[in-house]
Amino acid sequence: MSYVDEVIEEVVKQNPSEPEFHQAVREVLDSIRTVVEQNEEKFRRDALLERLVNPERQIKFRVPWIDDNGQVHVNTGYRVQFNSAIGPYKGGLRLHPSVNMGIIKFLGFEQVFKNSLTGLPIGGGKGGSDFDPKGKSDREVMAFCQSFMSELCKYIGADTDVPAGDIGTGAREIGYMFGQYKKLRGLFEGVLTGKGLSYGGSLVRTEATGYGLLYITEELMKCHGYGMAGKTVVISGAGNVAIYAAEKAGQMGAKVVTCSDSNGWVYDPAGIDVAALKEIKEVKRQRLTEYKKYRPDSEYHEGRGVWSVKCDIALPCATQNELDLEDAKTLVSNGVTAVCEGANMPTTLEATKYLQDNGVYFVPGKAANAGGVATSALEMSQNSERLSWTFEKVDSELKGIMTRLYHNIDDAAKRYGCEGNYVVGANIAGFEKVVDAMNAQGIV
Ligand code: NDP
Ligand code: 2IT
Repeated sequence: MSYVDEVIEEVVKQNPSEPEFHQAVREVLDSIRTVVEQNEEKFRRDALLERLVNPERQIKFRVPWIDDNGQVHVNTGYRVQFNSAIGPYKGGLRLHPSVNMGIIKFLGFEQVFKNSLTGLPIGGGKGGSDFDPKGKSDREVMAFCQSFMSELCKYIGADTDVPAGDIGTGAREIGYMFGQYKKLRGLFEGVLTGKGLSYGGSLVRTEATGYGLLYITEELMKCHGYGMAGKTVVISGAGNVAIYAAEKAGQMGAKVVTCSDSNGWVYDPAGIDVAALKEIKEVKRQRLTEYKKYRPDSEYHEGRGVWSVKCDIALPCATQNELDLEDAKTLVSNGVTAVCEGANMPTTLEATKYLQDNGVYFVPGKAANAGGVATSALEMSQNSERLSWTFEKVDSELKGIMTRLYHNIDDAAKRYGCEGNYVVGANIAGFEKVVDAMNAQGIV
């Protein structure tokens, strides 16, 4: 059996009940087979792949908090510090009832390669909790965040591990967590990113993942002879990534006709009204059923269905495995040109293969959504130098990073004879830098 297959088998055996983690490992290791085969003897002797797939540290803790009725609840908190070869651990905190160790490990593993691809000095980590902020009062969210940070603060710091937002963790949650960290540690430092602008946050961080997704999509389309103007775009999700992807797509002259949340989806043939979406989701924290009040000619449908809408570009921006083989078939039969992942691993392995086999340009999340964490790294730089950059400066850095990232993964795919396969390109390019740093630092 090949070294890659042995390690995949071992991962499945040693991490039972963690299918998302298996999926992420399988995708990466499958993609880097050629590189591993060329160095098989050395990699085996150094147990390089075993070290790559085993997190440096996994932390799991109790998070007790009191609701508005005086009832105590206990959630589970997680932080997986996956790989620090190229910098301090960096990655978001997911607050969603579906969170478990396997989910956090898949996200942390992806983050290692994504962060490497940004070209910035950040290692990979991820954390979160099975707490659900939906429907909770601000005081309840604060109580949870303070309890969560009371434990997490022992393991993080501006030069060791710098968490940020992800599903369910936005500006409000980061604010409460930062306040508690500062109180307990007595340090005003860049320990979290995605902070508010009044206390060390960076301009463009809120927009960065969605904007970055569109910058790389634009570059991909340009390199294949297409412009963005006039293109029909289908987006899933209605959170941070989806909203700013829709905003930037609109600015580029494309028309975004859908968005979704976990209850249903909106089809707005005239183009999604981003201001209305922001009002519903960012200000009022409501469900998408409200959208029709702002746009009477739009349609609301229960359940899932955005991938059934005919489009040129599809941008999954909600959650893992939300685009399956059947969806991929529908997209292809509707003539989709490109699928770029705003979310982490939203496309199943079978759907990815189907899209690629049918000539769809497919950019995986670890490349396409790297603009968020890249801008987090720019926030860390600003915190270190105690300065704030202008919107234009951060935005132009972000655009440069995403454009270079596209060419980096495109070149890596070509170098290994897989032109146009951006999954292979992203995994190899991300892997090369991490491995180089791991080799230089010895067996640690
Ligand atoms: P938000 O919490 O702001 O929004 C998430 C959106 O996805 C909501 O509309 C939510 O609907 C929907 N969603 C979440 N879970 C499910 C589910 N199980 N089924 C259906 N819909 C779901 O999160 P973000 O926009 O920040 O994150 C979206 C994706 O992007 C995630 O995969 C995240 O890991 C990834 N990402 C985020 C980055 C960031 O900077 N924020 C950076 C890079 C990647 P509902 O409100 O009903 O739950
Ligand atoms: O998945 C991701 O890259 C994020 N949620 C952002 C992480 C970060 O540190 O900004």
